[in-house]
Amino acid sequence: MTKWRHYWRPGTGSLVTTIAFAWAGVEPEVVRVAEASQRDPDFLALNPAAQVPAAVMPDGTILAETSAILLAIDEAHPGSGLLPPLGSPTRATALRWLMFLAVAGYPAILRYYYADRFTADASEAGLDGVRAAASRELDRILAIFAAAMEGPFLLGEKACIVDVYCIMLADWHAPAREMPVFQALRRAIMAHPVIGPAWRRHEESSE
Ligand SMILES: N[C@@H](CCC(=O)N[C@@H](CS)C(=O)NCC(=O)O)C(=O)O
Repeated sequence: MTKWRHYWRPGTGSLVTTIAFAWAGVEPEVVRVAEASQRDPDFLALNPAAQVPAAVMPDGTILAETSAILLAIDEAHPGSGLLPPLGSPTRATALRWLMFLAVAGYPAILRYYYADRFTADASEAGLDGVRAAASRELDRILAIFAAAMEGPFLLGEKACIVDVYCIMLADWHAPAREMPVFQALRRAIMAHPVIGPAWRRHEESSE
């Protein structure tokens, strides 16, 4: 059978998609995309937004957008535990917070790390202003998420892929890395028999 293909690069949103594949027991063909190659015509044909992660499904369907890839993996492998079962109230809650992180959290990270794209004032002061506002917004978004967590995971005793997404964003935002709530969630996630090893493999691949 044709395999999934996963376009990834360490230190990016492809951390959570890498973990999702491992969690679902899928071994995709992997294509490591150097940052400098993301604007090559071959990659742009796949994802015109020039961003990773991207994926090709076994039937040839091209995917981008981290949350869309996570949902497609979960739907192709129901019961893998990435998300609660289809139709359950806990799934609706998980989707609410997945989308919250995707539309409010990830974009604030991008404003912080690609500040020049979000201002016409490319002076250091202009860029610092964008970063300061993005950082404040990340504080706010992550605090809202933390307040929604049942603990130790978002949905209580059972981890879902949204927990991984959250810690990925928190790791990219220095003040959140120091917050006990996210340190506890990170510890709980890393103790998971599949997530912990997959996360460590991804980190090692950037060395
Ligand atoms: N909306 C996209 C954002 C993906 C994204 O921004 N990826 C970053 C790496 S974390 C990237 O490829 N950036 C390169 C660029 O934007 O030029 C998603 O949710 O997957």
